Amino acid sequence: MIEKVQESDNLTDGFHLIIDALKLNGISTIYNVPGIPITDLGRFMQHAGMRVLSFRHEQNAGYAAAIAGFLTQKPGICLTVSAPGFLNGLTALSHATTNCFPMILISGSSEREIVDLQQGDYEEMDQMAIAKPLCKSAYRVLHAEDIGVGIARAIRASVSGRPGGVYLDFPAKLFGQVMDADAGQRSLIKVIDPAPCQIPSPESLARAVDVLKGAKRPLIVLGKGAAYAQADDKIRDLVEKSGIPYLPMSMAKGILPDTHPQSASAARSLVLKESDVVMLIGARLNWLLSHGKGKAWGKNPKKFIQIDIEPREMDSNVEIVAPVVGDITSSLSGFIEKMGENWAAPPKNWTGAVKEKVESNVARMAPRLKNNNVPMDYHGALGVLRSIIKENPELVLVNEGANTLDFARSIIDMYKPRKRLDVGTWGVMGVGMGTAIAAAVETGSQVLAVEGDSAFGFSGMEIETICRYKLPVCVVVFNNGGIYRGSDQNNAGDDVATTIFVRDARYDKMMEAFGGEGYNATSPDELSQSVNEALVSGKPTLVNAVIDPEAGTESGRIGNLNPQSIVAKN
Ligand code: OXT
Ligand code: ADP
Ligand code: MG
Repeated sequence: MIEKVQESDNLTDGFHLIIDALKLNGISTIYNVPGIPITDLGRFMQHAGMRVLSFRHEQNAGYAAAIAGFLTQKPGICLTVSAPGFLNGLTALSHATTNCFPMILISGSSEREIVDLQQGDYEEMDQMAIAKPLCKSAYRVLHAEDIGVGIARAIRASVSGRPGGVYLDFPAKLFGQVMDADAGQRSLIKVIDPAPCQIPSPESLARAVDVLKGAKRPLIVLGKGAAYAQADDKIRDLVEKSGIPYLPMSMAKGILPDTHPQSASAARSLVLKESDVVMLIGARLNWLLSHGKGKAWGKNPKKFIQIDIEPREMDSNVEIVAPVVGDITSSLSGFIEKMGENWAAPPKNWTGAVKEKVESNVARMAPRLKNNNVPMDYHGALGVLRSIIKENPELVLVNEGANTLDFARSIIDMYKPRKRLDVGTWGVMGVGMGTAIAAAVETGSQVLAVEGDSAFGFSGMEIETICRYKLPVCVVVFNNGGIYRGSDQNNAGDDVATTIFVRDARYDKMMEAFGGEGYNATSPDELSQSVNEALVSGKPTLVNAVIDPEAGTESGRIGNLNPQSIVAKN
C-alpha cells in the first residue's frame, strides 16, 4: 500500500475515509468524548459539516447514541477513546443491544502488536474481545482500504433484523494511514436497503388471524418495538378495525393517544388476568410482562400471538400458538388484509368490563392529581406535568427514577408516538441527560426530563453539555432526598442510611452554575409556573421540585423483586 501511495499526490487517510464513509451513509451526528486517538477525528468531522457533540462522560454519550437510534431507525454513533473511554461507553452499548436500539460504538484502541503481546501500551486493552458478548456484532479495521467495508457492515448489523448495538474498533494507527484518494473513494460502500422488510409467511398470518378470531376476551400489547417500527398508521388501523383493547408498554405509550377509548392502560391488572388471547406486537414476554405466566396473568388459559422480527423470541417464556416472524409494518399489512371487511367486534361484556375498570381507576386518581400539598407528593407534582404535556403534546418526555418513573408512567398521558423515553428493559438509572440531549438534537422538539434525584445524579454533569449547546431541555428533579425515600434511618452508626442524600439539596444551583435557569419549586403551583416559563424561554432549565421525603415506596412498583432475609426478620 505504501508503494502505491508514493506514486500519488492525491491522498486520503483513515480519518477522512471514516468521515466520508459515514457521510455517504447519511450519518451526520456523533456523540463523543475526545482524547487520544480520536481528538482530530472529531475536529475533522466538524470541518466536514458533521455535528459532533462532546459529553462529559462516555456513558452519557452512549445513551444519547442509543436513543438516537431508537428515534431515527439509523444507528446512533458514540465515539470514544481507548480502554477507559471504551469501557465507559460499553454500558450504553449493552443497553442498546438489550433494548433492540441500533447503535454503533466506535472506539479508538491501542496498537495490536503491543496489546496482543501484553507489553503495556498506553491504555492497553483487547477491546474487541470485551465488546463481543455485549453487542450484536463487533468488527476491527486494520487497513484504510477496509474502512468502507467495516462501516457498511456495522451499519447493516445494527439496523437489520432485530436492531442492536455494534462495536467498531479502530486502532490508533488506522487514522493516519494514507492511500490514493480515488482508490479510497472507490473502497467506500453506500449500504443499500440496510433494514430490508421481512415479510411473514402467509401461513403464519392466517394462523394468527384464526386465533384472534376465536377470542372472547382479546388483548393487544404494544411494545417499544412497535414504536421503533414507526408503523403508527397500521397499528391504529389494527386497533380500530378490530375494536380490541390494547395495552401500551412504557415506551409504546402515545403510538395511539393514551386517551384513546380502547386504551387499557388504566386496567392493566384486569386485562392481563382476564384476557384469553393476547397479541404481542414488538413486545417481549420478559420480566416487564411477568414472563407471560403466574399470578399477574390469572388462572384463565391464554393463547399468545406474537409479531416480532426475531424468530428466536418465539416461545422464549411460554408457548406462542401463532408466531408471526416479520417486520411489524409488513406483518400488520398482511394481517389487516386477512382480517377482511367484516371483522366482528369483541364481545361487549369484555370491552365493557375493561372500559368500566379504566373509568373507575381514572376517576379514583383524578382528585389526587389536583392536590396542592406542600411538601408535594408524586400525584400533586405529576398532575401538573400531566397538564403541561396535554397542552404541549410535541414535548418529548424523558423519565427515570423509581417512584418518579412509576408514577409518571401511569399519570402522564402521552399523545404522540416516541415521545416517552425512559429506562427501558433494564430499568437503568443514568439514561436521563444523554437521552434528553439526543432527543433535543434528533427531533428538534423541546424536552421535559422528569428525574428522580438519584437518577439525575448518574448523568447530572451533562447539564453543562445542555447549556453549552443551548438545548431546549427542562429538567425537573423530583427531590425527595434519596433513593425511593428521603426518610430512612441508620440506627447502627453515625453514617446516614444507605439510601439517603444531603437534605434540602438545591439542584437548580447546578444549572445556574453553567448559565442556565434554575427554579426551586415547593408547591404544584410553583412547579407549573416554572416549567411553563422554561417552555416559553426555551432555555436550559432545571427545576428543583421538593417532594415529601415520605411519599415514595421502596423500589416504586417493583418492590416485590427485592430479596428478603428471613434471618434479619427474626
Ligand atoms: O390495574 P392496576 O390496578 O394494577 O393499576 C395499574 C394501572 O392499571 C393503573 N393506571 C392508571 N390508573 C389511572 N389512570 C391512569 N391513566 C392509569 N394508567 C395506569 O396504575 C397501576 C400501575 O400501572 P402500570 O405502571 O402500568 O403497572 P405496573 O403494575 O407497575 O406495571 C408493571 C411493570 C413492571 C411493567 C412496571 O412497574 C414497570 O414498567 N416498571 C419499571 C420499573 C423500573 O424499571 N424501575 C427502575 C429500576 S428500580 C431500581 O433498580 C433503582 N435503582 C437501582 C439502580 C438502577 N436501576 N440502575 C443503576 C445503573 N444503578 C442502580 C436506583 C438507584 S431505582 C434507583 C433510584 C431511585 O431513586 P430516585 O430518587 O431516582 O427516584 P425516587 O424513587 O422517586 O426517589
Ligand atoms: P417492551 O419493553 O416495550 O415490551 P421489548 O424491548 O421487550 O419492548 O420488545 C421489543 C421487540 O420488538 C423485540 O423483541 C424486537 O425484536 C422487536 N422489534 C424491534 N423492531 C421491530 C420491527 N421493525 N419489526 C418487528 N419486531 C421488531
Ligand atoms: Mg429520590
